[in-house]
Amino acid sequence: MAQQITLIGGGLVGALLAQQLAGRGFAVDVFEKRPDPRVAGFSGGRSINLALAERGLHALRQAGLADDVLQRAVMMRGRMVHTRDGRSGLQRYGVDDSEVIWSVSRGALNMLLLDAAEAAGVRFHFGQSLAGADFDAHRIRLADEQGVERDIDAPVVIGADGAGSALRAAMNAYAPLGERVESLGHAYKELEIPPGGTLPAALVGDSGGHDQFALEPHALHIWPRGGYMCIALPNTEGSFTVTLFLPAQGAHPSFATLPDATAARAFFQHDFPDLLPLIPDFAADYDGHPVGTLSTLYLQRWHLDGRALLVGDAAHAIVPFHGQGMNCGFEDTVVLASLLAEAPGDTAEVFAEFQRIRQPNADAIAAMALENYVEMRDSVADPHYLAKRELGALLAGRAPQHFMARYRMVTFTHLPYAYAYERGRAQDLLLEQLLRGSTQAASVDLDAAVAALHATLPPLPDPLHG
Ligand code: FAD
Ligand code: E1W
Repeated sequence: MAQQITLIGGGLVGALLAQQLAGRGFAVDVFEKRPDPRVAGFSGGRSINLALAERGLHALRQAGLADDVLQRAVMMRGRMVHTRDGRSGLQRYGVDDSEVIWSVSRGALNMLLLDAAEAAGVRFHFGQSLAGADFDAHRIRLADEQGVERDIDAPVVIGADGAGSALRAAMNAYAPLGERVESLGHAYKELEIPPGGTLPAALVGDSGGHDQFALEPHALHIWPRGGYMCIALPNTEGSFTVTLFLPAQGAHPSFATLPDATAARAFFQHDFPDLLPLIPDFAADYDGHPVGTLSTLYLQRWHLDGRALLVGDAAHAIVPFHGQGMNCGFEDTVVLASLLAEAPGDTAEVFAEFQRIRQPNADAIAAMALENYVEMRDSVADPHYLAKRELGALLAGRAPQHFMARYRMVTFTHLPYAYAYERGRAQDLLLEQLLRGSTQAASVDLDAAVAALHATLPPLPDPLHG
């Protein structure tokens, strides 16, 4: 008889993991708190999107779903940086369209994954939320949407129930997981740019005189402003989802000093004057959408011997500034499904091995995501940083076997995150030594720099097979 696995959460990671486990012969039941989005419509019809990069795409390829997903995705060739003086420029992510990232709708992706998992034999139970667990009895407690509770047998439970995981709470109550949640102190709010090339004159106002166009669709847009920023990702229908990132509390500007749309409009008028006219429902969006908090979750243990395991955000929620949370969770599913397929009867050993492999990588992307916020917000300024980036690009051109920007390792390779983090640190150190505080990349002797690079750093592993 097929081994039974109970999954909590049918979000992005839960649905993909379920599909992969069912494909490997496990009997999989998924309990999902929310109603079936394919019936009920996804989260109030708001379009929220995410950046899919090589790691997530690789997992989808192995699940046989990459083509279907890419058909519903918008290619983003680079970041378009919008400075305070109203200028913008595209910084390509790669040399050609083989190094691009993809904007996907969270709702559409979730529904596609649910269909795929169901087709693979997974049984979904919607409107069923985990309310507790009795690990000694191998049973879990579920609550339906009316709050009616029932207990079921669940010898092996996997929690893919997100950053606020109920399974994690139950495991932690049974035997502490060494949980630490570090709040970033910054929060976010989503706003919407509707489709439409040219805006009605009424929205442009009569002062400017020239036409304003909606944004370049094949880019990730960033409005860096030092301590805060906005970003926008394209949707297939020609709309964009804008996310404002700001301190949660404290001196202006923060969500505390911008409690409503009236205050926020004045702030946007001052700090994002080119963006504001693109958001016609600014007041309704700002007042109607919640403020989301941002934290990093660290656990000492991801599993309770062979009885329960956490994956995705439930195990390692991170801040979103590298666009890797889902990508990392998708990588989790590939590792876990293959370990489980190799030793289906030994979940204690598999779960321990899964944590051994994935936790150093989760820690590394958590750190890099935090660092990327500072880099994004300030990405206009600092001449020393720009010189380092320029010298890095020169070295990557001259010695591609020995130098690769950390962003590229994270976004466009399968090299372990922990490797990218370490290698990035070593490369950065070398750049610092070569520049010695100079802001002039051109002043560095490139032949000597390449020689130093070869002498200090081993060649990179094959980026797509490492
Ligand atoms: P979730 O997507 O949170 O899914 C958890 C599921 O469990 C949900 O369906 C939920 O309803 C269900 N659930 C919760 N509690 C229970 C319960 N008690 N019982 C049953 N079911 C339950 N990542 C990227 O890779 N690229 C990006 O560009 C990106 N941008 C982001 C932008 C923002 C603002 C944020 C906040 C995150 C972003 N992320 C991004 C991260 C990404 O959203 C997460 O990493 C990803 O959603 C994690 O998937 P998950 O399945 O682990 O959790
Ligand atoms: C990506 C929410 C989010 C998602 C992202 C990224 C960023 C900034 C944010 C990082 C990036 C794709 N990034 N983009 N350009 N430089 N760094 O690559 O997903 Cl805020």
